[in-house]
Amino acid sequence: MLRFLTGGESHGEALSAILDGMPAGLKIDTKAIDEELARRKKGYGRGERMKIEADRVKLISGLKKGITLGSPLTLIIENKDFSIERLPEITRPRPGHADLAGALKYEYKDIRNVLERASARETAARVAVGAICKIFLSEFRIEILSHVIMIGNVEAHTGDLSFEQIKEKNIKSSISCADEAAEKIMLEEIDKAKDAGESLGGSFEVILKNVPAGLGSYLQWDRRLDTAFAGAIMSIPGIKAVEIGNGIDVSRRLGSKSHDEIFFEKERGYFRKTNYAGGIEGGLSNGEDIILRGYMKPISTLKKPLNSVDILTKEPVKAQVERADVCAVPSAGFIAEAMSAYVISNSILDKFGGDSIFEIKRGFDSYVEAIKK
Ligand code: EPS
Repeated sequence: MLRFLTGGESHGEALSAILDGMPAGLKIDTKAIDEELARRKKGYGRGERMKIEADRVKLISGLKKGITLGSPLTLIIENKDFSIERLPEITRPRPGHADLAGALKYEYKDIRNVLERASARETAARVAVGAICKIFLSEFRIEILSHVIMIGNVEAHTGDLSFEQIKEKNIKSSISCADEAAEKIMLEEIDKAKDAGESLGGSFEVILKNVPAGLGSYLQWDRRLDTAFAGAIMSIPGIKAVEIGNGIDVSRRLGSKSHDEIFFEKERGYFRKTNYAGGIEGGLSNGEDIILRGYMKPISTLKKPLNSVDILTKEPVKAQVERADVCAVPSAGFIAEAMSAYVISNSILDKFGGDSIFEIKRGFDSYVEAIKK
């Protein structure tokens, strides 16, 4: 099984991650990891820090001649803004951030001790881990993409677009939105929020393509695939809700309008004409695209700050203003891709085991052939 932990503070020397359990024999191109890191920095509405950081990964263990050894992979991303020892103390907690509860929990007089680790900067390490998982998944033809479906209350309409069309349109979009008309309004809303000292949330969708039926399990609550996806997406800073398929919508409909009827063709095997379930039934992948949505609250650092209380004087004050993003929904989508890549990689290892990529592929390929019949 895969496991990973990250280390690092937002303005510390570096971010790091150890990814354990990646099988031997996988070719890792660090350029592909750097490309994913560059995508995470992207997005209209991101803050000044994104221009400072280069976000290049260094792999210092687990590889020889670019091929995995099956031993733990250690990843390092250096911070250019390595200023943690010089930064001023903070005593005015921001509503919505970990500031107050973190200071109480660890008995800190300086909130910087909290925000240095609670910062979403940590997600760069996760994206690097996810990029390695994506390389693993490419061996099984599994692809993942995310796209923005809402910024503030502006919704994108992409229901009739294919995976490939969304992918193509996303490349041209500065906020990973595949609906050009909606994107235009979203960009205006981000500008308006910025001018008003405000921030904006929204939602993104993650699509996983070519996932075979039968990953995950209904045998135990913690083996269900939806359990793992919901937790993984919810763990991204700022996410307050996760939806699988049309989960929210179907809860309002009749049963006959909520489930995906089953069909079979010799060439295709089993298939559905709808995908309300988002590719997961009974905690198992069902062979359709897996569709996940994450809902993100607006960034909690506001240029026009909310009311707070100074933790030293207990006097009413305005909350701390830090350098921050106005909107980070596209980045949250990329981070969710990484977390989803990790979840589905783990479910493949759970089902097929194996110590080398060759062994896992043999099991995977013969299973995929068998379930078509
Ligand atoms: C981030 C780096 C941070 C923030 C942002 C995300 O850098 P700095 O604090 O130096 O500007 O821009 O952090 C948050 C959204 C947050 O809530 O802390 C990054 O690399 O993604």
